Amino acid sequence: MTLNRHRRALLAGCSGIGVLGLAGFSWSGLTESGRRPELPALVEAPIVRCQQGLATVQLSAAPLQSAIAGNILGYSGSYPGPLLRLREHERVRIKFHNQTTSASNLHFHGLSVTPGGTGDNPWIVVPQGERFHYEFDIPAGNAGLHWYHPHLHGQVGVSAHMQMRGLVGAVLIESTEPDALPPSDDRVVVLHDMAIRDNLVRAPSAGDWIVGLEGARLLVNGVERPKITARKTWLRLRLVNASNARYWRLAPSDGGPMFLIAQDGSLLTGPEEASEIFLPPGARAEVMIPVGGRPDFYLMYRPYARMGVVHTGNLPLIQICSSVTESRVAALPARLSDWPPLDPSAISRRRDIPIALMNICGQPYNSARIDIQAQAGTTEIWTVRNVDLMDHPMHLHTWRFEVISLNGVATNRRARLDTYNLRPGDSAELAIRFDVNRGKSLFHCHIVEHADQGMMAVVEV
Ligand SMILES: [Cu+2]
Repeated sequence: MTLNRHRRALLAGCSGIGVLGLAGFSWSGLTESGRRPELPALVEAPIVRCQQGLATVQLSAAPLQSAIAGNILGYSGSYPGPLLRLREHERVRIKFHNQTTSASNLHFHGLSVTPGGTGDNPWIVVPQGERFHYEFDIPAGNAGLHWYHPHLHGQVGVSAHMQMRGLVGAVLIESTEPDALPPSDDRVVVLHDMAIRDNLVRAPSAGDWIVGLEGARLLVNGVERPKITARKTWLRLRLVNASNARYWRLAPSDGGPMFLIAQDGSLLTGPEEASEIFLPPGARAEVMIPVGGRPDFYLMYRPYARMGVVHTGNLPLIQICSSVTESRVAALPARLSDWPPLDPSAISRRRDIPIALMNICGQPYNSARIDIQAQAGTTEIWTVRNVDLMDHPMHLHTWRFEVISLNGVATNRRARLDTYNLRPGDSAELAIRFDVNRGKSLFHCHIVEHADQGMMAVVEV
């Protein structure tokens, strides 16, 4: 890099900083020569690919040596855990070995697979030192970005602490039919934060049990402020929010374009130009960013105020550079996916679901109680009302929903989601088709400290 290019890059960064009003951030990364030190390259988790027919994956949860803190956990020797790259219509066998010092298990967040038996069954408990083989089919309709983490009930704090210590990883399900998107430099990015004290990821304090624990260390695939050097004119970022409680708002520092193409585990019906990506805990988003010939810029982290608390100011999160000088990019297709619109005559039931701290419909979690019993093959509308004073990002296992209205106003937007944030006072209508998968599953808040304390409801189809 020439010094001029450094200056231009820095100016680009500075102009972005000005635009965004960088409260609380000071750039101290310059050396005496005025040069910016090289940022670490974005590290990608090891990829586990499936073979034809049956994918067998060894996944061990165990302590990991790391410079981040003295009590980091990893999956199969990696934090974040390996990217599980699987395909629709295949069967997967995950040989899980719990080598941590407490009970653990796995939840495959976003996968629409059987919730019972050896499937995405969060009632499975794998004691310390023991093994469990998860095995399930991945039906059509699962292509997209998902993730995995522990989902242990009845032992308050165990899941929350294990997740923050590093037990997070991404799952990418490939479609048997290629999507219509132009070639891109394609990266899977796990966003995660850690609260560290005395070189240890700390457990939640009394206040954290209410607000949710956010950590000051913002980690992008386990690294702080990495750099991506894109080798195509388009950069495709597949982003997972694997934080316990942190909300991530991301925006390019140069104010330049990016296009949202997928939310949670599904492509949108068409690309949407976006100035910002909003990721509540548990959510995913995919964006296409034209980078060919574009001066270096940052994907900035922007704070999100919850209960009036802002834990982190604006920060440069990922530096994005391009090795391609060609700035003309292939157009994005107007249509990305299609699925039948909601048929009002198919709605068999409406439910009112008030949510508040540590309870859903007025009751804390009880594994012996079925809170919502739905019929297979039906469509329901749930009016989820946040009657609390804080945000709650609600997550439905096993099935997906579309948000058809928010606070009485039709959304007129089609997206299949599994995680949706409700601000205090929000009332959202969720349309859910129980067209696949039968069994017992969960609807819960994805601030992990809230779920751990019982902000979960049992759904059975
Ligand atoms: Cu919550």
